Amino acid sequence: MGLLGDMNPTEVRKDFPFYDKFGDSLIYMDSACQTLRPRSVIDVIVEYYTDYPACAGRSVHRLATQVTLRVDEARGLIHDFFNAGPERSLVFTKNCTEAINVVAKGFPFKRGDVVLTSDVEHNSNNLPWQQMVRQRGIRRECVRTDERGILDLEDLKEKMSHRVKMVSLGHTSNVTGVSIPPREIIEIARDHDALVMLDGAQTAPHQRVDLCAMDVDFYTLSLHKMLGPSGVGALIARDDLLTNMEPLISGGGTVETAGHEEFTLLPPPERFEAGLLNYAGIIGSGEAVRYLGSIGMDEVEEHELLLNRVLTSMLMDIEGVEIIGPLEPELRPSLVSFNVQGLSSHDVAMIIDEMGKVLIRSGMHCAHPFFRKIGKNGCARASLYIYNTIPECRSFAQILEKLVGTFSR
Ligand code: ALA
Repeated sequence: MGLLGDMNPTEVRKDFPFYDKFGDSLIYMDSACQTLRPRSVIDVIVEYYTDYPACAGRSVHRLATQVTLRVDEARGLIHDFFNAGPERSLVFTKNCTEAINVVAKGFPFKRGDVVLTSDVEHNSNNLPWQQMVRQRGIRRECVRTDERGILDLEDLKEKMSHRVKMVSLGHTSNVTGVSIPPREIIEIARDHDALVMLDGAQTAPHQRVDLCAMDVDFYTLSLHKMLGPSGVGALIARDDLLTNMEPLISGGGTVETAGHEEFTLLPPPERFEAGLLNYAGIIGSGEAVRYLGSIGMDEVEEHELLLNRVLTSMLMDIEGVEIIGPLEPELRPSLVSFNVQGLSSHDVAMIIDEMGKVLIRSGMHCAHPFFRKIGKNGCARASLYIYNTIPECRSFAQILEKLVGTFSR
């Protein structure tokens, strides 16, 4: 069994109330959707509701002051966790999708500006751009990926021009698990004065992300995919860019002053955080990155790869199972997507739950264009995290083998 820093996964599981309740009876492998939460995250959420259930940045009484301090602390913890540096602000959103929409709809694009994405994007980095094509007359082009989902850098270079205003790419695909090389892409974009946004929803939970070293303009992520509470995301972006953007939602908490005819927005991040926020979620998110930091992201990455090597080699031995994306687990350490001959992915997910209480995701994974391109109707996906173990991977593969033997045609 692999070690997570000083911690053994068996020890890690003791921190997760999920395992107190279900023990080894459920195998949770849907962490790319949402992870389980450690007790310390749940505790600070309960603490918020019991000890200081007030709002931040408005009332000045003692409880509200406590919320303001805890929200600031959480913002600082997450900002530092990604080494965002003094030139970037962190805006809380409700998820990564909202963070991408804040940029797509708030950035001052002009008619004819080109935005480059790829053909393997999640719909959250697809639909907002299609809306901007309709509403603002921008142009959107897609960089090719190969059948394994690997981005064609030559195609990116060919598609770059002075009209490209922004390159917006998923840092890691939620279907294939493949990551793009951010530094190379940012250099190509910089050569053409284009900005870069990376959707880090499937990267930030799994590897060290250093935004200063990467020198990226906009980075988006979801905290519920990295041990945080449901419904918290973040946009981390350069202040000089944020300052020239319109907020997606306007209202209370975003202005310095407002009359009936005019208003003056506060600097980022406040100008993008209208209304009362999910304070319990934000404070819980701070605790989530503190917990991950205590384990270490290199250890997280190493652990997932160790598990995925076992899982992949066993899946490759099952006749009738086809892996979607690269065969090498090194290229997709956090997950394995697959299909079973003769069964729909939803059948696979339901049967594997019935037969072995293994919880995985199935379907189109909000990446319809990719499946259209490869001519498939979705896939099943097992995704891994710090609490998964090698025995679980073996059980999963054995149950899948039984499923294939019984139901595959
Ligand atoms: N995008 C999330 C997933 O891949 C919901 O499961």
